[in-house]
Formats: sequence, C-alpha cells, structure tokens
Amino acid sequence: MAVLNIPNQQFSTRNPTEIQKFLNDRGVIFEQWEANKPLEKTADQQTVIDAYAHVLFPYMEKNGYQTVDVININSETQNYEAVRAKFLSEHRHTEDEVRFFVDGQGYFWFNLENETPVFNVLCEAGDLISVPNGTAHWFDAGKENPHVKAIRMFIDTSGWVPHYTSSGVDLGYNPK
Ligand code: KMT
Ligand code: NI
Repeated sequence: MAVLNIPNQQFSTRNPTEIQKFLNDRGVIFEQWEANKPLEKTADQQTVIDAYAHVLFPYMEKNGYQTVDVININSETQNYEAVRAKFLSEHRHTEDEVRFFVDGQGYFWFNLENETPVFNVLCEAGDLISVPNGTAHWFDAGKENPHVKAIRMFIDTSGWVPHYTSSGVDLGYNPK
C-alpha cells in the first residue's frame, strides 16, 4: 500500500482513497491490484511475468501495450550505484510509464512543473502507477538495502528510453 509525501508541505498520507484522488486529479493513473504471488528474491523476468500473466495480458491488450519486462533490484544486484543513478536523475519519456509493483518498494518522484509542489509516492506491492507521457519524474529504490520488483509495460518496442532534463530539481530532494 502506497504512501504519498509532499516534502515542501510536510504532508504525508497512507489513505488509499486520498492518494488515488490526488494522483488521478493530476492525470496519474493509480490502482491497487492483487500482488500476493510468492517470488524468490532473484526470480527471473519470465517467472515474474508468468506469475501475473492473468492480470497483465488483459490490461496490455486493452491499453495497447506491446512489451513487458521486469526490474528486480535486491542485495544481489551488480553495480547498484549505476542502476540507481540512471533512474535517480530527473527525466521524461515519450510514452506513459506504467509500473506494477509486485514486491519490495521504491519512491516515484514527480515534478509536474505547475502549482503542485514536487511530491513522491512510495510504491509497494500491489500498486500500479502510470506516469503520464512527458511528465518530469525520477525513481529511487533507496541508497541502502534496495529491494523492489516491478513489472514494466511499454507501447514502444524499444523499451525504456529516458530523456534527462538536467533541471537539477531532483538534487534538492535526493539523499545522496
Ligand atoms: C523509470 O523510468 O523511472 C523507471 O523505469 C523506474 C524503475 S521501475 C520501478
Ligand atoms: Ni522514467
């Protein structure tokens, strides 16, 4: 179950209805799916996809998603600093960024570049979130002891393509 944090307002809530409304009002899809399949720490991509195929494939079909992969970060992850760095820098994509969290947790940060202050959503197992196309955002599984499994769905078959903003906004929020 997610947590919404707005650091500049010292605001935080775990109320799912409130979080969903806040995000949906700002064009961010946020849903709660069942995520109770037992998975090994180092489960490979196919095992994770197979475990959730029954919910993934109908959603992909309905919404035009073509490919799927899995981010699995844990204590066995090689070069975690480099992995963290590529998500931690503010970026945009030219398609919606859809992620279904099935294990562990990580912070999705949003800079909507409007009157909404920078906020983050701590995503946990069962959270499905979609960052709208073109929205400035970044992601952090944490400096220490990262643990997250998230399924990614793409429309563009070239997969994950970040366009870094170099705005520096992320630097004001990230514990380095
Ligand atoms: C992104 O673009 O920020 C990601 O793909 C985040 C990693 S998946 C939880
Ligand atoms: Ni992204």
